[in-house]
Amino acid sequence: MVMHHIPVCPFSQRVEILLALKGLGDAVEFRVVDITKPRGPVVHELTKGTNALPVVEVPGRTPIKESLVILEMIEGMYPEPPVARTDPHEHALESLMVAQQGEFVAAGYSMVLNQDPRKAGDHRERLLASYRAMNDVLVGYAPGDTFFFDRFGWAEVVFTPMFMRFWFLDYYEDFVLPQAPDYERVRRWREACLAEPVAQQVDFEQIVKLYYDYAKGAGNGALPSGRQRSSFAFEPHWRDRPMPPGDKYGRSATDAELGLV
Ligand SMILES: N[C@@H](CCC(=O)N[C@@H](CS)C(=O)NCC(=O)O)C(=O)O
Repeated sequence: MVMHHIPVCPFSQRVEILLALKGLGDAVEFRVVDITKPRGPVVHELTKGTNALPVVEVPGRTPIKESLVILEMIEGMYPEPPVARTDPHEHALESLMVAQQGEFVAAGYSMVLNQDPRKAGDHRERLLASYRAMNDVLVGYAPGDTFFFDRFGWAEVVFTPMFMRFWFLDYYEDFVLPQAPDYERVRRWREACLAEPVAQQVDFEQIVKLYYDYAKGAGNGALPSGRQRSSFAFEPHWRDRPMPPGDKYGRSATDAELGLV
């Protein structure tokens, strides 16, 4: 199989983590797509025009998109070792957690993209409400004490890449989970997810640097006004660039200040 992906995309990282947990690094060939360039006819055709990645080419069969659907397909194709629970009721429990991911993703991304400081509080509230809902599912349904079950599994594969992307909220929005009982269980879960050795495909500095343009309201490789180079550019390498200014509501940094030229 061939997976077309954007290297820092959290939806692609879900698939990378699942493959790593199964020791299947070689089962899928990864083809890198540059998000700063037009997607091109191949991706357009494979995704039937939606263009969002990842998409997986399955030899002789229809390509499959949507990260959660790709995860299910790989779990079914390579059942050993299982990452999803094999007991249907247990899988239903972890699926209750997965059902929270859409609102969580939407809340975090709309918060980083927001450019109106007067709306920052509403975005924060929306994200906190999502964390509380996740906390409730963990308290009400998770048999595990730290992970959902006794180990890093299905729900963790789905959420860990998002916890890592939301480092951009720590940096650009000074977001911290409140020290309150409503967040205690989800905080413990999040910390264990972030520490999982198999899930270390990205790091804090990389996310903060690459997602500067999101913090300035420009998503998916789009350019903020006045800029020539995307913060997602492959060159210069992110390690060689300075940390961007953390005040996203203030003046925009130039290409030069971001180390992009
Ligand atoms: N619901 C999709 C979301 C995928 C998605 O939004 N991918 C982003 C990259 S992180 C993308 O391809 N953006 C480029 C575009 O939509 O043109 C999934 O779970 O796979």
